[in-house]
Amino acid sequence: MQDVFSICLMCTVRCPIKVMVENDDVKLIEGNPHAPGIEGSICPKGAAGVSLLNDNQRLEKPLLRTGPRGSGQWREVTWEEALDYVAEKLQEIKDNYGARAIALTERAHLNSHISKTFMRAIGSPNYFTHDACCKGSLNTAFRSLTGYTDAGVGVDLARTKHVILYGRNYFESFELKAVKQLTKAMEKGARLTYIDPRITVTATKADKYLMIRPGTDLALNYALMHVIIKEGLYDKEYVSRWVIGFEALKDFVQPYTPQWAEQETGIPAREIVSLARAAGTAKPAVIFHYGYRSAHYTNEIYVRRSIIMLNALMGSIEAPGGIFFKKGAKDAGKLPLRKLTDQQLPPVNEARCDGAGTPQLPTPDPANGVVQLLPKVILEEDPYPVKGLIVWRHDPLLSIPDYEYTKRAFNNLDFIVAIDINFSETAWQADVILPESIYLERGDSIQEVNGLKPALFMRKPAVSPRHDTKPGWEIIKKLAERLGIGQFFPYNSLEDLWAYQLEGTGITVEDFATTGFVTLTEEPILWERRNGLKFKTPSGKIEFISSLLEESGFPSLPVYEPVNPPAEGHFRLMIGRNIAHTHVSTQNNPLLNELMPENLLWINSRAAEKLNIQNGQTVEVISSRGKDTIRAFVTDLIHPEAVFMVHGFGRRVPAQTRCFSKGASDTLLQENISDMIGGSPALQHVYVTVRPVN
Ligand SMILES: Nc1nc2c(c(=O)[nH]1)N[C@H]1C(S)=C(S)[C@@H](COP(=O)(O)OP(=O)(O)OC[C@H]3O[C@@H](n4cnc5c(=O)[nH]c(N)nc54)[C@H](O)[C@@H]3O)O[C@H]1N2
Ligand SMILES: Nc1nc2c(c(=O)[nH]1)N[C@H]1C(S)=C(S)[C@@H](COP(=O)(O)OP(=O)(O)OC[C@H]3O[C@@H](n4cnc5c(=O)[nH]c(N)nc54)[C@H](O)[C@@H]3O)O[C@H]1N2
Ligand code: SF4
Ligand SMILES: [Mo]
Repeated sequence: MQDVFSICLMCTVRCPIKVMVENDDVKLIEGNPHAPGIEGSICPKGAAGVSLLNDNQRLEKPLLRTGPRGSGQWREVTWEEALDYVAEKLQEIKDNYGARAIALTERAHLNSHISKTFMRAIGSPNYFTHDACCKGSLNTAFRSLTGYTDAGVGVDLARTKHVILYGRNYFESFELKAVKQLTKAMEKGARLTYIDPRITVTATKADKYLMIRPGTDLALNYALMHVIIKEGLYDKEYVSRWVIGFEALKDFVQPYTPQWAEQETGIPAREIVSLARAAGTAKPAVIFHYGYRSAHYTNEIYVRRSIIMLNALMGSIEAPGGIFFKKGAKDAGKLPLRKLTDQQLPPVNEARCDGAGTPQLPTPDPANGVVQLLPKVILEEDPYPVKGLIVWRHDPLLSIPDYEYTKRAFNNLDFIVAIDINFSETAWQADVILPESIYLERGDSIQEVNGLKPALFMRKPAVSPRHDTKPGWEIIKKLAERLGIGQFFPYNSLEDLWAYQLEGTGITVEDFATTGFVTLTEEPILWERRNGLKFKTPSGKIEFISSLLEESGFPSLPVYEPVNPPAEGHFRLMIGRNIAHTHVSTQNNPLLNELMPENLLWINSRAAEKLNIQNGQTVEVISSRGKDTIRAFVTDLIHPEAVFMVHGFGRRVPAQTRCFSKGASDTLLQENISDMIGGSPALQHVYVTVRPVN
């Protein structure tokens, strides 16, 4: 038996793993026992990697579509034929409409520097990640306050005294290391406050659970600020040194009393006062958690800003036990890894088709784009035609709200190529499917893990590919060669790619051999709080009054707009994750499908009684965009204004027989409406009706 230290990819958290291999076969996967904070642990999805490896329904060969889109008629072809065809179609689009007519969407990954380079080299500005649909508004909120993206910030759960989670359902929407840190901190006496319209597993672990009316977190936060300022619970020294706009905030939150917020949120005024005081006592080792997914409502950027501002008031930004800026190789006095994007690449002068970073859409992050705007751009050919789509480790058809609309848009494309490991919904509509080897069969670019203790981790192939598949970095290079831009991909093997990244760092591949990673510092790096903080805003401070927002014509402190209760018989559709599945990736995994074969519709007991819906009964859920069927979970654990389902079910690809047509699809029911300042879709903007099916 041989141990291979690598990185999990059953979800995007990328936990360090130990893969136990015998005769080129994976026997067991555990957490990497050497990795700090992991100590050998793994989650159910991580353990199910073996089941993915042996899944007989994953992609095995390059496929060319032979029937109409979505008909499921494919011809198996060689890699040569597939890649020649893809290159020919992309060249055709470039010749007819210009390079900007080609867009690439991906779930940001370790090889993103390669896909970005590919897009730059072909001359298209239209590189998109999933980011907008996950946390784009959080990204913009952080940039507007600190100049950093959310990716540059972390939470010091290990040393905290009090964590306040706004629907950050850590124990189910899982992050292994964070959960272990949080659990340990709680064992040492840290408090957990959990705020959600739904009693989740995380709620059951909390010292205090507050059931909030859906969509009213901003009201709660304005009231918390009101109490914190009125009672002088904030860190005065920190605020006067580092915050711009405190006086404006003080005046602004004056009318937002706890009594007012009680009416809006349903949380008793005394609970709001008591939370503000508890946080004030724990400061600066307190975390108002800014969340992970922040694509709920149209005012999302302001909800996220208000949470980050609460941390600033507590002086917890860059305090032990608070939130911190992630440190990288440079902060540890080392050279960072080289990226392909560091090369001299041809400039791209065209504007992005979604308008991100232009006067039309000034605030969302152009580095990621606003992917949910792509369907409209395609259908309306506005501002210009987009005709070709490259999709890599992403399923935009399921991850952009309003399935039928996106599908209609994709049907208008001349060409779609999907690089995936499964028959995703997008792959099913594609012209060509290029099967990638799974993470256990391939290596990827070395990962820079920034944080208090920056480190480098390596994904190594544990076994040889089971089928005729290739790693994505090789696929892109081979396409680039066919398009005459091969010179920007100066590697011929995984070892070359690693050597390119490591050049000049003094670190070698051998340094990863015994543990799978290399730490760049022994001691955690925190900046000195009196004068050493390095905010990247124009003022060099935390901008409660934000230059990014104000210069774009948006308010920094918008007046609260009350959330109307749903119309009679309607419910807000809330969504989220579950411990057994990753977004839209694992529903057909043999093991995980057995663990959770379908999603259920959580509906409040009293609401269900009115509608004559019994627990376990099949119901129809209807929105303005579509309808789907699902079984009801009748419960007191959810706010009566909302129903809830786990994302990723109600699948429509017959070749995925295990998950085909099981449960309901949130994507099918959602409207494609966005927070146009933050950049996220408002996934929970949609209201539905529910009726029993006989
Ligand atoms: N309606 C709706 N939309 C959402 C959400 C929601 O809850 N509801 N959630 C949002 C959030 S938070 C996020 S992060 C995004 C996630 O959106 P996506 O990134 O689209 O979802 P994933 O399930 O992470 O993976 C997408 C695809 O990657 C493929 N894949 C997995 N591993 C590999 C690999 O090694 N190589 C390749 N080439 N492909 C691979 C999977 O088969 C799948 O088709 O969706 C967002 N959009
Ligand atoms: N098992 C598993 N773990 C994952 C993932 C996965 O796919 N599977 N994905 C990873 C990714 S990419 C992400 S983005 C994170 C997401 O991590 P979270 O943000 O923790 O995840 P969600 O499951 O989307 O949880 C949203 C919660 O918000 C609650 N909620 C809904 N409306 C409101 C509201 O108005 N106010 C408040 N306060 N709460 C509300 C919902 O009831 C739900 O419990 O999870 C990560 N971890
Ligand atoms: S949380 Fe689980 S599935 Fe995600 S990377 Fe870690 S072990 Fe893998
Ligand atoms: Mo996400």
